[in-house]
Amino acid sequence: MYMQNIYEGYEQMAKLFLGLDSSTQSLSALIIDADTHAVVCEQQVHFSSELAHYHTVDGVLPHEDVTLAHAPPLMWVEALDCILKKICNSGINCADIIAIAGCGQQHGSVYLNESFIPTLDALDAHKSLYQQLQNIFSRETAPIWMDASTGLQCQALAEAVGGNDRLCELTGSPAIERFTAAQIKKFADQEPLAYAASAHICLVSSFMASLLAGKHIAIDYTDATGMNLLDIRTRKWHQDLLACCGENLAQKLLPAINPCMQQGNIADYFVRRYGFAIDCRIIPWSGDNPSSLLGLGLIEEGMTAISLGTSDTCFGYMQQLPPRMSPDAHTFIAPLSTDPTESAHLTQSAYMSLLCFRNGSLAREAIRQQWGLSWAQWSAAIESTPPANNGGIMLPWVGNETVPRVSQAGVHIFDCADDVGVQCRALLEGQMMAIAIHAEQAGLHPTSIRVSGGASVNPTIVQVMADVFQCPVDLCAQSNSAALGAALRALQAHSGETWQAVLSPYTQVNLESRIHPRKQYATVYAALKCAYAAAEERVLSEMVK
Ligand code: XUL
Repeated sequence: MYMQNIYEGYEQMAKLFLGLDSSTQSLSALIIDADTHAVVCEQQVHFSSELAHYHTVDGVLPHEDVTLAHAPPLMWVEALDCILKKICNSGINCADIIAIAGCGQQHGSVYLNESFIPTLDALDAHKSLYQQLQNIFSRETAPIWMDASTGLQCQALAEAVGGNDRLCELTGSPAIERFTAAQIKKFADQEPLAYAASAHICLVSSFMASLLAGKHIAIDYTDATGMNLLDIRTRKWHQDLLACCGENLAQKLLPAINPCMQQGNIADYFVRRYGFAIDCRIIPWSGDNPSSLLGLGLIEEGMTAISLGTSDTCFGYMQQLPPRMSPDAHTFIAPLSTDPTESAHLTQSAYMSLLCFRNGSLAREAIRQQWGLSWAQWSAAIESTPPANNGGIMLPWVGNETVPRVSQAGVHIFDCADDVGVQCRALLEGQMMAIAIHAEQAGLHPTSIRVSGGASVNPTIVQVMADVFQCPVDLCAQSNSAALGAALRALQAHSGETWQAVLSPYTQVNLESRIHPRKQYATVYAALKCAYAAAEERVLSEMVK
């Protein structure tokens, strides 16, 4: 793979920008051409099939304790080797890549010993990265966002700042098991020697950026807000939270950085091995959800995305922090600064809110099966009943729910006949009501929605969404929005243009397939929303008793 003709005085033939997305199941790459606005290359390395020797199931190490979810960080290193090889083999000339940015699955943490930097300094371009980076880890596995084993640590973090409400107000989220502070604390408490030997602690995002830059790149503001550690207003690590997690944590983390602050040139290793230009710029990596915000073009108040998957996720852009941080949502700093200086970012702030509803497709699937329907019959049953279901309500907690937090699963039904159409509609409308109510409490007021995920192909679901939210819904063509967002961040950091100018050629929606809200249902749905919120409150307060 070693490149003989190293870049020197090479005239770039095309202006390319590379975005990488290190997600749970795969590493993806997407390259855009800034002259033609085309996506010129898309590559993927799927962890469990292509890197099967790490023995993961969809990127996660199986464990008998189902609350534990870890992944081998060396697998992500080898994935970087593989994807760069695939990019070269696809015919892309790496010397044409002007800048690289990326994003990673949020919250996951990587623990590195003091050999990390000397090893990066001494990389041999004749050998792959993973061969040379075997011994840099002070912890062989990295806890990832699916881990839920840190309940005790969450309590301690909340107590350290005077309670969960205060923690939420300070950091943008209440104490969450998968967030990095609780994960670091658990490691420091249970394996103090290995923690002490961790000279550097990275997130997935900052670890991958560090490999490309050949030095320790700090965590960017967007991903730092997924840790329960950063004061979201001052953008500094919170001292009491640092102290609660473990000794000398600030030194291990470095101060968080502005996501648009360029981090210098790509490491010499990649120039020699793959033929990158010596001045190819490295941009900090961000969290995958903040990156998707850009990849979907959500840069104005009211622009919202809903992904209908196993879980349903809703996120959107916010110009300002909400008056009160919602405990059901995660408020992250958005990667929307255009000025790399620290102080400018404080004034140019923008945020995003993310809500994750556990009862997504699994709940829709459960009711469909309960009535023994095909998807077409399920849709027809719903279409046979009137919007807002004559006031019938279903709280759709087929399994435990995260928004609102419900640990006793159960479907609660009010004023619904025992009729297939009424019940199926009640579940679907219940899900949309819950998203609308809790998104609003988190500070999101959707004026347009981009919908993605498996269930978005169902027109009945999307029409109910448009009617409940009373705003247009567009189907998302871009399945790789996180990697696209990263490529666009690389382009913006290089061009210095406004986000509007950078994003618009790449994130247009097809207006012909837009689903419009039916205005005649605005009033019934507004009334149903109030009734749903009251029912939810009533049932939750009953559970507390
Ligand atoms: C967000 C979260 C997930 C991961 C997946 O809080 O945990 O969306 O970022 O990659």
